[in-house]
Amino acid sequence: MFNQDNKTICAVSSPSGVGAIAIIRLSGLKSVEIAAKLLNKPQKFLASKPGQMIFTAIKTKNNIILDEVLIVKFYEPHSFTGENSVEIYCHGSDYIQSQIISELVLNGASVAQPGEFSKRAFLNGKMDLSQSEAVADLIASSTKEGHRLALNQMKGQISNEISDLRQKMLELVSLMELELDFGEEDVQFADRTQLSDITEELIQRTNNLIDSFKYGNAIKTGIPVAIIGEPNVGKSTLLNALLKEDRAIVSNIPGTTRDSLEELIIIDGIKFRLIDTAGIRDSEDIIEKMGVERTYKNIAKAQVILLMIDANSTDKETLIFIKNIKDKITDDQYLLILLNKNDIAKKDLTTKLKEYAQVLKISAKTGENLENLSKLMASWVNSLKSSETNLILTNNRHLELFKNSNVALLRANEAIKAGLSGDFVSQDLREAMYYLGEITGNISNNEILESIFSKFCIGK
Ligand SMILES: Nc1nc2c(ncn2[C@@H]2O[C@H](COP(=O)(O)OP(=O)(O)O)[C@@H](O)[C@H]2O)c(=O)[nH]1
Ligand SMILES: [Mg+2]
Repeated sequence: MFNQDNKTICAVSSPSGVGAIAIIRLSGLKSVEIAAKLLNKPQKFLASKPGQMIFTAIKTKNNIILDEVLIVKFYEPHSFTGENSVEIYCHGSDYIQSQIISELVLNGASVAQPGEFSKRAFLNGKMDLSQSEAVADLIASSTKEGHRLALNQMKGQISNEISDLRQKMLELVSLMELELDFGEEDVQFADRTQLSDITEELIQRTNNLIDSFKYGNAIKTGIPVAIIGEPNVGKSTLLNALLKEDRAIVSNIPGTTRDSLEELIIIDGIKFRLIDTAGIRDSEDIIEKMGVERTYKNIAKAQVILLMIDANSTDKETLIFIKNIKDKITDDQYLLILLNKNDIAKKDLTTKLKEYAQVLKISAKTGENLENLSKLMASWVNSLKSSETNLILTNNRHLELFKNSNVALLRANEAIKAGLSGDFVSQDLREAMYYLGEITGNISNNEILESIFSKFCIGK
């Protein structure tokens, strides 16, 4: 088994703070031996079957009982890390947890580094790098869809695709290199059109994954939604209504919201980051001016822009305002015009406004049509999903590596089409394979591993 320095590590794997129960984990050759030293019934534990829970007391070196616990052991390779492991379920007091850790250290264990359990699992071949990263994502996931994507990645969905892509690349490389071996004789084993077709298929598949990141990243980090408009149109009221709580101050005094305010809501298993902004207008007030500048920054950052208009506002000014905002919005962003205060509307601006964006009549105050608003936001996010593939990238590191791989594939294809010699083609293909290998960790160096696992927390 791989083990950098033969150390047996220990850490509290449950969250910090007091809970009913805390879990302490050990991993390494001497896990069972060290844990047994803390028990008042070591024989029962030593004789237990792997995976079998034992109820016993834990004592200090001076024979003072610390706690009654459940304890279970696993032998390599049948554990999360692939090494001998022990888990101790003690009561959740901070004191008990720290005392047990101290006792384990006194008996020869070392305190684990952040992510060290996962790193060992990776190094021992229990899972590849992208799966280890998915474990971290799974733990961090807070929505149904975020959970689904992390789980698929952990189960190896992305890893399988990568392994298939690399296999196909390897076949191409082998063909090219075989030809080179017969270089003098000028043979061609592979039909160039066919090679190009296969390369193009690989390019398409990496493209699909690159495209899927738009959706994957939105799901993982939450979709920023900026609620913008002139002062007093009802932006803060809408934020409160969507949150179902009085989060932002609402008043009929224009300029009440001076700073931007961000809150999370979950619609249909998707996380949205609602941003209430300062109303846009020319103001002499320095603080309000700064607030408006921040609003513009939030417009740039947002993926969904809810542009709110008072249903009773004058047509001409409203149109100028909307045109001004539209200039600041890109095609990647979703602009929705909300005609608010429909409960007291004396006219209907819908026809005039709908040439600029989709229009929805609502009342933030009475809740009218807010259900439809939520539906529209969720379906826009779902529309980001690629129809080409079920595989979804959520990790920035993976995205960059797929992009690099894609560029190398494009170069390989150009070389094939230009009839260049096989060594150029195979060099590009090897590069494309190399980048994919970095995703799963088939190709890795210590620096990459350190930077990935050090972001995990201790005990993970
Ligand atoms: N009648 C009616 N009044 C609303 C509605 N939404 C907001 N208001 C009122 O409009 C005023 C300004 O609301 P506020 O949310 O502070 O606007 P903001 O400046 O855009 O954040 C308050 O008096 C709200 O009660 C609505 O849908 N209908
Ligand atoms: Mg406000």
